[in-house]
Amino acid sequence: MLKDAEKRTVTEDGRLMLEKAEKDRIETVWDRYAAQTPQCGYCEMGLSCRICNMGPCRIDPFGEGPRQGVCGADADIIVARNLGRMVAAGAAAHSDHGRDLVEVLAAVAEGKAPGYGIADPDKLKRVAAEYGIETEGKPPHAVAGALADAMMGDFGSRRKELSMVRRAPAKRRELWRKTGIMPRGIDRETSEMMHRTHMGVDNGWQSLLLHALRNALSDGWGGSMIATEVSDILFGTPKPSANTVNVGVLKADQVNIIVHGHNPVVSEMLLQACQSPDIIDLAKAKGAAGINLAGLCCTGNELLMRHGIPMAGNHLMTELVIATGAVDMMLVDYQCIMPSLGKTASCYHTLMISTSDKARFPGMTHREFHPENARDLARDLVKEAVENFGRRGRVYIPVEPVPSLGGFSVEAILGALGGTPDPLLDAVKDGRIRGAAGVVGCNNPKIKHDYGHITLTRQLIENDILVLDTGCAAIANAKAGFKVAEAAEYAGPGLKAVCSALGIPPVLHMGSCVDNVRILLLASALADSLGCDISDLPVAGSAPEWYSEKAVSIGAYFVASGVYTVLGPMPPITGSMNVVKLLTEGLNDVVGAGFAVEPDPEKAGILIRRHIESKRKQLGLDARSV
Ligand code: XCC
Ligand code: SF4
Repeated sequence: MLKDAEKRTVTEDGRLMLEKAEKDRIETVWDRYAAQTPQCGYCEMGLSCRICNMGPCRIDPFGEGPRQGVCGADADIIVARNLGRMVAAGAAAHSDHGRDLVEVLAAVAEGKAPGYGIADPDKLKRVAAEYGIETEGKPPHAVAGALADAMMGDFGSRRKELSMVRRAPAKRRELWRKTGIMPRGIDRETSEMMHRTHMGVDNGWQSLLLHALRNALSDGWGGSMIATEVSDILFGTPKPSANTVNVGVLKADQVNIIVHGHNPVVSEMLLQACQSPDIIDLAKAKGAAGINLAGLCCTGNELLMRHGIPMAGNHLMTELVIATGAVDMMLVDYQCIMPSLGKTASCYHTLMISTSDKARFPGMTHREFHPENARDLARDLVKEAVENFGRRGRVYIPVEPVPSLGGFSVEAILGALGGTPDPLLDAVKDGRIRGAAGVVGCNNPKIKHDYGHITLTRQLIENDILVLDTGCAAIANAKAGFKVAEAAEYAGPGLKAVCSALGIPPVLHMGSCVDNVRILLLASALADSLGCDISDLPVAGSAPEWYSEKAVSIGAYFVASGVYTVLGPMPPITGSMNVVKLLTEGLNDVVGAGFAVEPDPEKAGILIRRHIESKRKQLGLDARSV
């Protein structure tokens, strides 16, 4: 069995916990993946369609069978429609999360959200000014109300262009207008994608894919950007702070509470409750040394970025964390929460709580959070977790946590550089830093857990490429020890010198999935300083282990923003060589960037380095051969 665990993950805590799960007869995501293989070949190629009830249909890629669905759709149309709907779902997920935050902002403005407040009034003013809101002499709550209202306007279709696209370089915006992919309304683009992909609407695979870019841009420069900015306003703009990562952050002698999901609205209230002296006293009275709040996935990243809260693991670790037997309560909001978790928890004493009106799970108790009740409900739940501490069986926490540094918002990075991106640009220009790459996205049992992230990141920093990471990739890299100042040792000589001078790690944790917009904004700041477009910069993006529809939307908005992006797992598009060619080659002529797919992270690293060196050459900077 040891052999199996080693095939499934490169992490030590993952391997040990897989062995424990095996002993406890806990079924994991890897077991279920194995039970699904071989997966459907038509679906893998994107060639099955069940958009209407004349179907389901499938296209035979090899000749003998049907070449068209019942309606007459061919492989190109079916593949493009399916991909378009993936983008729509991903953009919808991020953007609906953004809307939930705007609703909290509005509730704060109305004084109807006890416990919540404005943690960054300066940022509130700055963002409000971008929306054309008068801030002088107005109390923060009035500004917050006006901003929430203006942001709600971005979701509909009252506008020709989303408000925050103004943050993109002028050349990029001009290109979006010229190619007809300027996002107009956040919900509008998703809704239009669903319309276009209904039977008998848009049957041009090119026009479908172009709209997919516009839909993705409505996420990156709309829904996700609103989610990040409003989270900063409500809960604070991240600053560098120390934290710890891996299963070892759980404490045998403390009440362990885990938050999992994406939206900081619930987890921030949990944090407040966990810090209440009266509840800590209660925990002590019950024989615990204290209350330990830790995160999983992106809601964990949100807390880690702003408060240095420890991180127990990423997507593929979520079942294994429960198998420690040390989790007294897990609270989930939404996205990336496997419906298996309730069943896993039923083998231990762990209380499982779902909190969002739009996300239910088998085997969980539903306790719904709203801005009005969140503070009180969080306190009640933490007390219940404390009560549950005494019901624990044996716990197994087999590793020591790894130290890490998080909190690199754009504001914090520019702050570390003395207020302007110039020192970073100088290092790029003189070649100490070759360029920068985003390593983002999920885990996927199709790729050995964390192998893609860690292998790619190591190669990039060894070759003097600064890595910016988010999401589950960021957790993998933190666990690998890449996020302490001493990790500069892993970097090439140029990057090492820069990191040592600034006291920063070579891999900067920029946050959760919605925080990928921080990478867009940093790229825009660099492009503006150089007077060029994002597509001219020596930068790249990658998602070495992606699984989620949200990752498809992120990849598409990176590319549409001019960032060459390398995907690990192959998306379901190989049934149409036209679609494959457009995404990997043709888009270069449209948006100045394209996709590549390379499951082997060593090879993906070479692709990224080649791309960065070629961009350097085009900018007239020294270029190495790769
Ligand atoms: Fe989900 Fe955001 Fe993917 Fe991790 S990385 S598996 S989307 S938690 Ni964003
Ligand atoms: Fe079949 Fe066309 Fe209906 Fe798709 S839309 S299920 S290809 S008939």
